[in-house]
Amino acid sequence: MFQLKTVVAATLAVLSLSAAAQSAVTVTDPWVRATVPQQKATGAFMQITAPKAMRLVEVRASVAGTAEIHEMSMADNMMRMRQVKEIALPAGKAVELKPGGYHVMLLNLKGQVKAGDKIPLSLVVEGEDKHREIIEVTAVARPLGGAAAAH
Ligand SMILES: [Cu+2]
Repeated sequence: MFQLKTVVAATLAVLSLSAAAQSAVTVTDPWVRATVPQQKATGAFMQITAPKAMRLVEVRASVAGTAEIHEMSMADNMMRMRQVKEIALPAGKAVELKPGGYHVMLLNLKGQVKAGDKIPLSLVVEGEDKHREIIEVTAVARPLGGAAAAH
């Protein structure tokens, strides 16, 4: 009986290890659009791949007073932006946050974001089991580009 318990404990340890490995969310190419002086808002973009069905529920950014999750879409021939509560991250499928689509909106910026600046972001993701994880990423600021810059 004692031996059986040991085996069970060892098996559980292996299971929880593999569960931890599976929960690694990958974030590739995170970047923030650089700003001009006095500009109070900008966008952050990246690709997020979750190993299992999850949701991006919150973003925190020390450079901004507030960070919101936004979606941009075409309605009546106008680009419109709205805040969304979350972004679904389907298992194993990269979800792209990009200009013109989903993005993280950084509001009430505490200073100018200059090209090359490294901007730390914390992404809060939640699994179907309601378990939350925080993923720390460093986004690099890219120069303003053309008319889309003002968002
Ligand atoms: Cu926005």
